[in-house]
Amino acid sequence: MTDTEAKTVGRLTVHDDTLDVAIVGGGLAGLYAIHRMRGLGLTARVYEAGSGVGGTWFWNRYPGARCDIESLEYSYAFSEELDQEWRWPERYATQPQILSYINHVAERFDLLRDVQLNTRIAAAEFDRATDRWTLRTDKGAVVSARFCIMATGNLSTPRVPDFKGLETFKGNWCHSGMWPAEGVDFSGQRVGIIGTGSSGIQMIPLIARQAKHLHVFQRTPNFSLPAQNGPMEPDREDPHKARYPARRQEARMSGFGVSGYPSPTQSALDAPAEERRRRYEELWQRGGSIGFLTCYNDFLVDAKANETAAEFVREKIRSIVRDPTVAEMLVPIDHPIGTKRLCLDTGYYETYNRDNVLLVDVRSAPIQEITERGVRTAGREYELDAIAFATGFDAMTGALREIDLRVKGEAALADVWEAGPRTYLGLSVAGFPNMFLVTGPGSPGVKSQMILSIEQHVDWITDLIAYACDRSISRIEAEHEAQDRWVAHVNEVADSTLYPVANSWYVGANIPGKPRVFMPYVGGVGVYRRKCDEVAANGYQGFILSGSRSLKRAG
Ligand code: N01
Repeated sequence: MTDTEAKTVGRLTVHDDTLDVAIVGGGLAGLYAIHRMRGLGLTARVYEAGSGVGGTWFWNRYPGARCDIESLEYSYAFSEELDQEWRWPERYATQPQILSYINHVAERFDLLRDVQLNTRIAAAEFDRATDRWTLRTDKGAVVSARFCIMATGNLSTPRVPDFKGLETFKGNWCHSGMWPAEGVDFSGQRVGIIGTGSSGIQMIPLIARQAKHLHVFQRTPNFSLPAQNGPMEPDREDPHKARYPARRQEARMSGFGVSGYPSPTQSALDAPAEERRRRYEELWQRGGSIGFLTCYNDFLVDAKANETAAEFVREKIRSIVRDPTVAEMLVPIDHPIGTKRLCLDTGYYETYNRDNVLLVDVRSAPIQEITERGVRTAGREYELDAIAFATGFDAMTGALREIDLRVKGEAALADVWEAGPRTYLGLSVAGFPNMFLVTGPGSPGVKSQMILSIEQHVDWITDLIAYACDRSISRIEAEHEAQDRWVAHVNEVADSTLYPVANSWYVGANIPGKPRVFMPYVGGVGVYRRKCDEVAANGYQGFILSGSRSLKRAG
């Protein structure tokens, strides 16, 4: 039972909660965490800043928002019944379809009664005298919990660049990651979109069709592959569902957390040029990004091998875009293909053949300011009625650094991570006891099918909390040495690949001043899972388990 006491702060009635587990964030991770904590017989509550659950899929409501992993893979795997009953209407689900799925899961498993919406956690402090966290909400409420699960997401801190003059702009503006719930009607408008990452590439074709005129402000061209989306056909769905448990298991032990893509054994450089071309063409026609990423074993580790695929995609861009000057502007040349998140699109490059679309290179002539009339670059002023920022996020660390997270009397996490995040397994931070991260930096989270990683992390955390409860352990803390070894391993694996070469959000390159550290673990989800299981099997090697203020599990 949650011990809840109401009090009045100013004109607001707030509640002080005493819980076993406080969960920060009501997206896919936070919801699954409630389900598992309840299963242990513990009291748990999610604190969610939004007015609804869904996290990423609640906020990213821009036109064209859609998952780039196939729907049959991008879903929870914990319930075979749910897997079998849920019908995905398209090969790649749209944002509204995914949000409706998340709400269905929340209702079906009765999760909402333990979700407190419209509540942002502003601070959290651990007291070594009591082995408890005290969390403070933006409404002034106080929550006491033995454990804290940070399900705060990796792409949940939208970032509008610090453009001079934005406040003077007379038109409307919005960011992909905090899109107005009621939508935006661009009909008859002169629209500017800044940013050509996954979000920009998804919204550009749709907004181009609605707007009177669209200016795309591109700093860096990105590789994008066709999704080849379409309605979910029975010949895709039926065989998949017939083997769902086996496919889920295959995904768990794979590289990217998606089934159907066995680890490649051949080098791109060993394949004859004609055969390689045929392979890339087949993958292009099939649609999706994982096929490319797993087609040859040196795709992401050897620059020459990578270049064979990069050049194939560049030729495709040149063949689609009619104006050769525009085509060359769209051709990515500054990073190996796949080292930034590979985008998936529907009609992206074709959009530049429209008369009402103009591509503006803001690398050679950077945006100097936003004026009351539009965007001014080094060369000219573009008059606009609306601006859509698809400029990304303070990824992976932004949401955690925004919370004043600390052990009483010690440095805040934001300061501890000043030179970049350091974690043990991406699940725990040395010096921050009883706090767990879901898909944190140092884990394969963002380089995987996120829901699969979320389930693996939450399951692992659940087992650890159960282990502690059963042994009257009240404090779980990663050892600094174990963390150092893990960080070194994460770096060593990253440095053996081409990933760190790219100026991606994986290295924080999109945030001026952010330390350049490659944050995800790219050893693959199967390898990582084995490592986590080994740590557990060895009595949670690398963790100091102490204290004796036991938690009683009900049931
Ligand atoms: O953000 P991004 P995103 N002036 O950081 C540009 C996931 N996601 O929201 O490359 C001008 O990738 C910036 O330029 P540059 C997915 O994991 C998934 O698109 O830094 N331009 C870049 O073009 C994805 O990777 C899905 O030179 C500026 C863009 O803004 C991640 O979210 C859909 C600028 C930002 O691209 C983030 O994607 C959407 C400036 N000052 C998102 N500052 C799917 O599942 C930044 N830019 C399909």
